Amino acid sequence: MAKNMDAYWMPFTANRQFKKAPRLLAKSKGMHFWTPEGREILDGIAGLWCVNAGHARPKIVQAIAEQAAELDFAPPFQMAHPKAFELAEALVKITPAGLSKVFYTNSGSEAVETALKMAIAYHRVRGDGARTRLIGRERGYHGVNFGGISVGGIVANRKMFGTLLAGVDHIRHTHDLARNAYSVGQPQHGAELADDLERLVALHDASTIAAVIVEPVAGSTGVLLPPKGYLERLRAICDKHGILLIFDEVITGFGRTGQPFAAQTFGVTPDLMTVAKGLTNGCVPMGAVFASDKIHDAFMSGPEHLIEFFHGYTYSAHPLACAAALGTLATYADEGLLTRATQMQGYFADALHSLKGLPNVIDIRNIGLVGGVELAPLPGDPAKRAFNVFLDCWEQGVLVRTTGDIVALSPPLIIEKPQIDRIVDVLGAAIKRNA
Ligand code: PXG
Repeated sequence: MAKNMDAYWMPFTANRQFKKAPRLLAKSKGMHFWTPEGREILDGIAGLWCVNAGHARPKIVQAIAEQAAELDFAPPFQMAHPKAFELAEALVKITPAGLSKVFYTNSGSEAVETALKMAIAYHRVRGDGARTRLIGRERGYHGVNFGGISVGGIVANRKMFGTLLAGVDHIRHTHDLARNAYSVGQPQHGAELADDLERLVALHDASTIAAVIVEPVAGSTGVLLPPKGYLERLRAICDKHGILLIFDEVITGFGRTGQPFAAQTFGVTPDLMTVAKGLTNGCVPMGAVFASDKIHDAFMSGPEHLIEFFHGYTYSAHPLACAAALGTLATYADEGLLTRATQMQGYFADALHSLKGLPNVIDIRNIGLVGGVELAPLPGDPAKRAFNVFLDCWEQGVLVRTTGDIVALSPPLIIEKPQIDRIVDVLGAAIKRNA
């Protein structure tokens, strides 16, 4: 281990606190990490919502190793390599019907920027260039680039960075403890919150609005589920006004909610869908945007020798990422992982909801293999109680994630019942100790 930790400026981390008491990971396999000292850590969050098939899966490891030796890089502009096409074809077999075109990026943040640009450009290539406004949602997380933080709704991620994008507005979030606390699966109340989009249409006029972007289940702000009927209503309002609907499925994609994508779990199909994380099982950075034929085809109208969409990255369709994604899809298919959360969610829900009644627990929510436990904040010290719970779990050998005073769980989809029990036991004990 490096003796001096000064040079690495860590992302989304309390750097000074961390460097006083570092939490290091040196090895991983299956459901576990190991620290450099050899302490075993049960992974309750799939790395960072991404290692959906578990760690160090042989088909993925082998695919990456072979690809690095065979073709390490291929320029993605005006050139390509076979696996980029093979992967796109495999991906559109599992996406919701109608989302049949894939644009590659290298992260969820880049996928979001790509989708927002695609939406604005789509209207323009159709001669509807006044539609430039982007609508996000309070408590939304869409990565950290300027478009994403502009449509995003997390104040800490926005307030330091000036005026952000112009022409952005937000609909209300759907989190409602008063009416929906301890819902198992989708909450009953709040479909009408989708009508907030009508308020913004009345304010700005639909003719200025390009797209609405939401996470089907908001992950980063604490596992906020869509109320029953909410997404359907949002879809209907978008259709009524010619507004594109973008689902950000960076967390919900690849089996997290019980179907390959949350769009399928909830039966609502967006016009554009962003993914990352589980696309490569977290092994090589990669994101993607899925677009409908309607959107893709609108770009394919000018002279054939001209570039249709002035956008892309040096590492779009990187061979190592494509190989990792193909190995990942093969692993998901071999083990039925993209629907395994459907089988496990009953057990997971029962285990998680057994924490009801523990000190300071004010809500528990779940869908598929994702769960959130909301704690009452320490008076005058928001986020501290949950962070203490996180540290306690780490000491007990279980990795959980916190956001504000919410503990989030999103284990690898290979998890077995005894491991669910262990995560919930350790979490419950930590909640009691930090009462
Ligand atoms: N959209 C959504 C919905 C996300 O959850 C991103 C975009 C950005 O992806 P990249 O690959 O650029 O990080 C995300 C990322 C957490 C946590 O624990 C969540 C994310 C990232 C880091 C931590 O809440 N989601």
